[in-house]
Amino acid sequence: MSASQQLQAEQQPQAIYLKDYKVPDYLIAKTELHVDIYDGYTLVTSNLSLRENPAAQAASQLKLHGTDLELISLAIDGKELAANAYEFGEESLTIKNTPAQFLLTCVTKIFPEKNTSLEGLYKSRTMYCTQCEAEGFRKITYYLDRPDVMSEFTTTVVADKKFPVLLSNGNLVGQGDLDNNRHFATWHDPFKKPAYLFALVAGDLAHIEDSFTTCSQREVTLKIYVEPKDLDKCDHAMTSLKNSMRWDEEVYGREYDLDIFMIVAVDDFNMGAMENKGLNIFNTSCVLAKPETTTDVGFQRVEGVVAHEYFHNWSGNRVTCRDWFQLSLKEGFTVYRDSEFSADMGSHTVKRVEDVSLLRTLQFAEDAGPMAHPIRPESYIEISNFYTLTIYEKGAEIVRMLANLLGKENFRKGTDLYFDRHDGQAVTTEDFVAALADASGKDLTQFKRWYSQAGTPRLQVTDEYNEDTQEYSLHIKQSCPPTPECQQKLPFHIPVAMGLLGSAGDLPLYLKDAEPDFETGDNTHKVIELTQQEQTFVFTRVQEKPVPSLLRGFSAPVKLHYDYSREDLMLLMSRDSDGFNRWDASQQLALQVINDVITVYQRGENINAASIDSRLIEALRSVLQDESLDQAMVAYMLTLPSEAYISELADIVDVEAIHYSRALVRKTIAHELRSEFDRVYNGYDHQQAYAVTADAIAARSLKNVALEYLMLLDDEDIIRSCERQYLTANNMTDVMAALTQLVNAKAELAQSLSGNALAHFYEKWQAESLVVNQWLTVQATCRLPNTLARVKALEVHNAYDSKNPNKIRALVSAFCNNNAINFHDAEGEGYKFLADKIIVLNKQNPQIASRLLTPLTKWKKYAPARQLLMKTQLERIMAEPDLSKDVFEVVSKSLA
Ligand code: B3K
Ligand code: ZN
Repeated sequence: MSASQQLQAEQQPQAIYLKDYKVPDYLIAKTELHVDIYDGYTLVTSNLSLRENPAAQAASQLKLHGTDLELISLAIDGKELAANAYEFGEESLTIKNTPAQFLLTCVTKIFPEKNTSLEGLYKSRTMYCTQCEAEGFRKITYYLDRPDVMSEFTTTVVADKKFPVLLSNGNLVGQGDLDNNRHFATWHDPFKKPAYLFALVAGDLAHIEDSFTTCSQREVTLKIYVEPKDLDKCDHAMTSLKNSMRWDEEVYGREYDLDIFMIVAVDDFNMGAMENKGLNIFNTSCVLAKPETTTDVGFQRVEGVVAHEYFHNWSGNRVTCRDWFQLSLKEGFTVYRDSEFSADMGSHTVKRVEDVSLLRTLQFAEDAGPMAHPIRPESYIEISNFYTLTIYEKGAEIVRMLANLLGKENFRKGTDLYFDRHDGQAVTTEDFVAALADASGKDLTQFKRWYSQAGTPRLQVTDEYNEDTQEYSLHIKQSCPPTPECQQKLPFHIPVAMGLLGSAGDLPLYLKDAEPDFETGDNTHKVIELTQQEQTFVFTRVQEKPVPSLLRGFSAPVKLHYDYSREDLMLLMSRDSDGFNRWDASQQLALQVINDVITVYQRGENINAASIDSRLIEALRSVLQDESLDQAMVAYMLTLPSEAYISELADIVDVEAIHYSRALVRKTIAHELRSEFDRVYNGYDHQQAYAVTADAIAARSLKNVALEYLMLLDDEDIIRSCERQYLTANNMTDVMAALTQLVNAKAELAQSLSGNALAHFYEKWQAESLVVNQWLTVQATCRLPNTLARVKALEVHNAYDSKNPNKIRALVSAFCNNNAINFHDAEGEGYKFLADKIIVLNKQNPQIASRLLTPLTKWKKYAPARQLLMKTQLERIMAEPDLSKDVFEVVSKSLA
């Protein structure tokens, strides 16, 4: 290495390792904050009661975290410190010769109006708000900004009266007027918490109010604060909140603990929402909902996110993380909790299909890419990069497996023990698993490998049937591909839920050398536990050669390979007693058929309807005729595997082959099942009042899937019906479904109508930011040519705001992630466009910049020409001066 290279390497951001964890030198018993907000700047005075941590070695100096702070003054026990008593480091302040116990008073000046990172204290439209997780508190004042330092906070917020609402965590303990048209509010949070759960809001906000009586008969005030214009869109969030509170009492025995629970909606927010103690801050997109402006998916998202943040009050706040390597302790568990809640509010099978679709496309892709990491990572450069699908969604799958392995009763005993044992503590995933093991007596030693080994395990299953002995054997071999930090994996403990299907349905299961299991009532369902690299399970008294139904309910986050014939899949689709596997069989069958077409396409031959196996059509026809099926499941079974899922499964992604083959299969289905789709579409009562019940959502989704297929037929009558739906629908789900079809239809008539509809839509909804976002997305995801030019034009439209994360997600991210055929433009224009955005955002908002990088990180999955184009853009970003840690980490790992 040359000297200059060495210097460069030293200046590069450094990784932080789990193995280096040390307990903090000091603890902060109490934190008193005084936050004085002025136009253009804010003064923060903190009083910290510090004492040496008895569990640490005597330190005699105190190193505090701090980023972008202007230090005004620093005093110990009221005595101002001389400048040589402390030292600034990079993002830190070290005070020398500190006593064992003292009061530190620190005044800092910060500039929320200039804070475009949306981390720390910042201004969103008319209000001031905070986002501190993971390490944003250090942008407010010098502090021990780590989750294992838990403190009792008292916060006084002071501002001009043009900000009438002043909020912070806990209970309101004082308020009053001050000189110069200013006022204050003081909040006290009796629960010790880490700084990442701190929050503050000041603004001119309206609110709705309700109350909840807890299981021990305490009254809790519930308030949702929004900008006055949004007051009509809070009811669904309030209902969801009350349902969540009840559910957590009933299912986990968890009661809410403060007198008040508040939600504030802000429009500029890097993610969905934040679980600050007693004062959740939400992205408007995850709180506001009403039928005229919000789709069914939007309603469900509000319900899910409200529940998720509320559930964090126990899984995250009362029991928190020791360090950020433990992030999945709270996130995986809480996603599992919110997913079960949503399932209980709607349908378990439908929710499972939705969760698994997300996991199998995006999380599996992450686990196979350069950013792959175990759910408890060993190292990171920037923790913000680890709020991933792996930590959240795979983390939830690991908890789900634990819940299923233990069974309902033992799992509840385990979570009770976990909450009891660790209330008020900052703990590790080891502690979580230990509580479950202790309460249930189950040995989870091998299971813990799921926490430390990355990558998606693969199960290769073969079988044989012996007619003479009536024995059926399943051989299962597990393996796991190497990931950046681990080449060799030890076998996982994998629960495989299964059944065997005979010609007349489920067969009884007699596993050799094991007691029959009558838990499911009829002994037709079993969970076999894999613990070795290779295992064989023999079933006796099997009277005919069965078709195995494996991994029912997606019992483990793995890729299962079994050589199903198309007849097998058709049997599973129509007969499996497991609804999830019926859906999965439909996807496997469709995949096989799409892959046939892809093969023809790649041979350079013409693809046409003749390349399509009619068995898929017949299977889907039966699905459409099956009255016993939930309509939501019919809709999902009719929906072909997404391009993203097909790409994830491919070794090399052939963008065009996937796109055109899938499109051809869709069009053929539309032609062949036209009368069935007509029947569904025309049989739907378009005049009915809107409801957000599971049944109503299901009926709408099936009807709109029918419309989607019918619109592939380029039929004038259908195009007119679609326009009618757009113009007359009484809810946004149906409006957007129709608009999406008009925008994507090739027919000249549809194109001209879509032009009118888009203009009309904007005219009507321009004042509703969240609706405008949907308008941006429908255009950004248009699969027709020239979409990039349209996206670029929209960037300079009034509808767009390049600083608002929701707008960036609606336009740029939607184009790059959900429009493969246009983003992967053969000349690389899409890649260049994305890199341009990332370079700007790197300075403005590093978290958003880093998140946007995802599609480029997948470059190794493409053919050489595209690889080169993608890599060139990554290198271009890498060469930028002043790369944020966020962007540096993702780009450097992608290029490594
Ligand atoms: N805990 C927050 C996520 C914070 C992300 C910080 N970059 C939201 C949630 O998972 O509930
Ligand atoms: Zn969370």
